[in-house]
Amino acid sequence: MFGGYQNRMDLPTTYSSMNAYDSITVIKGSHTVIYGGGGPGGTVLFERITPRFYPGEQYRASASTGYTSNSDTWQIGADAAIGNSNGYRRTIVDYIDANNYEDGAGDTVRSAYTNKDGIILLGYTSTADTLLELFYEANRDDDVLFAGAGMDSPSSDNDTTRLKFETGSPEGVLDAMKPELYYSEIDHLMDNYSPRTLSAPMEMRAPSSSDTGGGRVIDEINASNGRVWTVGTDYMKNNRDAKRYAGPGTGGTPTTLQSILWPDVDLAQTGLFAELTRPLTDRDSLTAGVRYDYVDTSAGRADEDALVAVMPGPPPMPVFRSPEDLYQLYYGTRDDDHTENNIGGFVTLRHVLESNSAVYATLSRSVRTADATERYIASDNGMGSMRWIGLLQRRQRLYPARPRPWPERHPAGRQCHHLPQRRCATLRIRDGGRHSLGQLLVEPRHAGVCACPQQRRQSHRPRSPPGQQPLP
Ligand SMILES: [Cu+2]
Repeated sequence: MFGGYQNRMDLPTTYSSMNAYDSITVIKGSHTVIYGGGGPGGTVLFERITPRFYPGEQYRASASTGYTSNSDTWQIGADAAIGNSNGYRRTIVDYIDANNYEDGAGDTVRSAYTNKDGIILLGYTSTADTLLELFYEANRDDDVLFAGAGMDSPSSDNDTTRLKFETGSPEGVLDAMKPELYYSEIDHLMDNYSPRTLSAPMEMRAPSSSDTGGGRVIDEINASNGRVWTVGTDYMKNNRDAKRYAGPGTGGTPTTLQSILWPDVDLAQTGLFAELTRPLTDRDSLTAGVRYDYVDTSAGRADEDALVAVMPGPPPMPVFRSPEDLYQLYYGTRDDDHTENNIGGFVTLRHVLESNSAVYATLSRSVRTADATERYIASDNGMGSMRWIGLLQRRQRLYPARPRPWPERHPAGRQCHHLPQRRCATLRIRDGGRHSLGQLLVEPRHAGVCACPQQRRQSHRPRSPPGQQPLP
């Protein structure tokens, strides 16, 4: 699932309550290729695990409530399941009503929201090892206030459906297959006049959507000599669309299309992966994985004009502008269909020491593909310094571990298209309780700095496109 707003205030975790998960797992660093490409910092898994009903057991239920005085926040939730050894029906509901909180100086910080979350899980456990599970979640956020932002969110809705099947007996190749399908819809609305009193000269309203569908099949095979292979494939397609409307500050709903923020952006990713764990000696073992991703992106409405004139006046004015006009202005191209072939992987060697400790070393390479905002955002404005235009082309790689101002620009007013891939080695020492005792991280010295010779040359020739403020 991907959030529904280009400013990234609605992370995927926004669309579920804490009580909706039974388990949260953190995989530090690049130590698996099963859950997608990228993620050099690590992978966080949010999972719902419904234990099987044992014979004679009929229901389980729990309830929780809480109150936070500073923000006057009430939370109430319940989790109930009925079932038998053949299956279960589980329902989780949660309600949170939060108000603004007061900071240490006694000032009120805009942070209020209301959240309703409902989940239904239907499980069919035909044998002791198999599970067929249908999952549906509806999440509703209302009147979410943002400190420091120019808009708030009157509503933000998510609906997710998932179907998965698994067996717990990896005897044969087919027995151990775990297929999974999902579809998620997000509708997110931002405006500057309904949860707050209008203070800007114009009313602004920005509805956006983010729909993600996909699936994957994983197969875990126990081979001879203690080797375990995990192989699989996954597919994901995300579509995002966002518009911003403007209107006079005299009430009513703004209806003039001011910007096409995400112009019907499609991002499809097909992955193939394989991971191997094998013992080498009594004390040494090896884990390795490789992953290939084919990425295909396009922007279906990039040639559509917004309806607020950049230059008003009699013919040949007024001039209207599309996202492609903005890409042309800032990056010199109208080309917005891209494909990528990305390869990542890792090798980990683990050595068990005396005294219940182990040492391990990992060498990894991960590639994260750029998202809809980085590729296609087209937030137009009469003032050049207020614009936010993104267009990553062709085989760019992004190094996400080091934050930098966005959009990244060079003195020539061009975005860096060729950031280095992350190649790093980690060495960790852990005790038997899996606590990390130490870590050595080896990185290339210039990681995070533009490595493209062409861009470096261009950066010495300052050139601002018309309408854009001088760049730092
Ligand atoms: Cu938002």
